[in-house]
This record gives sequence, C-alpha cells and structure tokens, in this order.
Amino acid sequence: MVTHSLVGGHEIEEAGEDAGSGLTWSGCCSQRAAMGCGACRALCFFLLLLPLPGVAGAGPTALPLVVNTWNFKRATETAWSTLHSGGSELDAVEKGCGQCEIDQCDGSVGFGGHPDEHGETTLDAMIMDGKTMKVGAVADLRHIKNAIGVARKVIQHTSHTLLVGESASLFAESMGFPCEDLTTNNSFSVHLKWLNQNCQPNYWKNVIPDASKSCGPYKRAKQLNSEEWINSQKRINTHNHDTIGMIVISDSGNVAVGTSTNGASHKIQGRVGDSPIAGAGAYADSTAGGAAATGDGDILMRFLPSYQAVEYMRTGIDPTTACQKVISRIQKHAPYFFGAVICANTTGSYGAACNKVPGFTQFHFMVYSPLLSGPSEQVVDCI
Ligand code: SD4
Repeated sequence: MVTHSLVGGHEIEEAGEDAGSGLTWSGCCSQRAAMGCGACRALCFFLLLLPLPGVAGAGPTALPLVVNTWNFKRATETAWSTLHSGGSELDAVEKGCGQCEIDQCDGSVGFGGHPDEHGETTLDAMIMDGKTMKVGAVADLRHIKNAIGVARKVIQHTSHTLLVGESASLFAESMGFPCEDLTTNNSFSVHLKWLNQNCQPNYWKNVIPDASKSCGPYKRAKQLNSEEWINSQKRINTHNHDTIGMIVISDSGNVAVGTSTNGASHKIQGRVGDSPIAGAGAYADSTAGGAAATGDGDILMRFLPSYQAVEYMRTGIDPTTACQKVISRIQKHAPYFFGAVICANTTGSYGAACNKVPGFTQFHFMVYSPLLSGPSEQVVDCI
C-alpha cells in the first residue's frame, strides 16, 4: 500500500543536506586489525609487479587485480590501497564496496538513494570468498549504512549465508553497526515527486486500480494482462541501476567478489534484486575466476549470470567471451533487459559485456593492476 502518511512519518530535520553529504560512515569494520601476514602480503605485492605471461588473445596480465562495475574510481582506489597495505582480497572487496556506500555512488549504492514505494532506502549486499566458497549477504537491510560490512560479519560470525529485512538490521546492531535513518532530502524529494506523478513508474501488474495510471493500494485483477513485459522495459533503465560489483584477485590468485546496492527505485517493499544472491550478483571461485553483474536484477537473478560466467572461464574461455556468452543467453529471453557483467580469471585477464538497448550502448568499468599506473576506466561496446 502506498500512502502519504508513511512519508509524513519521516522527520525532515534528520534528512537535511548533511544527511546527503556530511554524515560520516560508522566505520565499525575499519577497526578490524590487519591480517596476520600483512608484511608478507605487501612484499609479495611488490615482487609481483612484474607482468605474468599473457593469456592468449587477452594481452598481458598481472596480479593483483581489482575490477569493478561503472566508473566508481574511488572504490577501485580504496580496494587497491587495502591490498597494498597488506589487506586480503576480502578486505579489499569490503573496503572498496564500502567506499561506494560512503560516496553514495550514483545514488545507486548506500543511503539516500532509490527510495522504495514507501519512501525508504533499503540495501542489498554480498561478499564471497572464492577460496572457502563462503558467502555473507544481507537483503532488504534497513537503517544500517554499511551493508557490505554487515555481509562480511555474516561470514565471520554466523554459519548462515543470507540475512534479510529488519532481522538483518538487528543482527547488524548486535555486531556494533549504528542504526541510522537512510533517508536524505534527495531521496525524500524523489519519493514525493513519484507520488505526485501518480506513482509512475512502478512494478505492479494485473492489479486494480490500473497501476499504469494510479497509486495503490492495489488488489489483484481478475484478468491477467500480457502487455506488462513491454511496460516493464520503461521502468528499468540505466538511471535506476548502477550497482557496484567488484572482483579482487590477490597476488596469490585468490578471488573475492562483492556487491552493494540500494536496488531499484520505487521498488515494492520487500523486493530484493540479484546483488545479494550468490551466482547472480557475483560469484567467486579461486580455481576459476570471479564475475559480478549490474542492471535489472529482477531479470539477471533468473539466469545466475555470475556463476555461469565463472563456469565458462573454468573451461578456458577468456573473460570477455565468458561475459558475452552470459549476456547473449539472457538476451534470448529478455532482449531489452538492462545489464552488464564483469569477468576476471585467476591469471589476471579480465573483460566485460553488456546488452545493447537504446540509451545504453557502452558500459564503463574500472580496472587496477600492476600493469596500470593508476585506476583505469575502460569501456566496452554492448552486444
Ligand atoms: C538490483 N542489480 O537490485 C541491482 C541494481 C543494479 O546496477 O545492478 N544496478 O536489481
């Protein structure tokens, strides 16, 4: 149900400009001590500055490697400097994605972005260790800013894989994360604007009143309407999907991946995308490689694209081709879906692919390796 009273329940003073820029990250996880072999890691890091032999057709490669979706440069830098100072690949993923949560990358990551249809920002995040195959994830996380930090705590302090909703928030609080309002002036006005345009666009179908014209509350309609697929293409586009997905491969070839997002703007309460689902939003296996996806999670998660890409790479397929094959597979069922995948194998070769739709013909992603003098923004043409 969509009501104005839910919006009215929000205290505007708490959502001042400061909420969008001045609030500081809780930083609970940053207190964690460096891993035992920090100095050793740092030494290996410098020794491995020399490029490894190139993979056929993929150019020279080197480890360690950081690859992340979109042009989120500060996330790349943070992951790289975490490795540089002796952190593990998991540390690098956590800090790199955490940087995007602080920076509210493109409004698609962290607090104050993409309010759901009740006006609340909720977060999905996941981190995966390709050495142990352990995953920690949170979905529909509320009132906690550092979602990837909480996901890491799921690995470190539980035998579970995925915690959701208010219960995930309680877990986060028990782990020391502060409970905070994730709404900002910006997310508040995005929500108000949406209410003022009759709750358009939205994700309902086959309901009364007609969701393409009016707000809820909705009830199910007796007749099912087959035109809904076309309408859904208009809702989900490059403006409301810019998740960070990150692959980090250490100098010894261990792979870790992570994601963090606030999901789809105006989503129905409780909606969870692909990002916290292992194999969908990201996947890592240190015997093959890592992959991460970005885009329309309602479609992506049906195809487990990250898992599929890693399995392609396991057979020796190069990362670019692996990413392309995954995109092509989805294309056959959802030709207009918005999405991209990044892939990297354990030799340090990497690539990306995206589905070409109007307004999205190229995909930008970031790479950092010893072969580059700094974080490098790279572009692929969508297929
Ligand atoms: C989701 N896949 O929740 C996420 C959003 C996203 O790039 O990827 N944006 O559907």
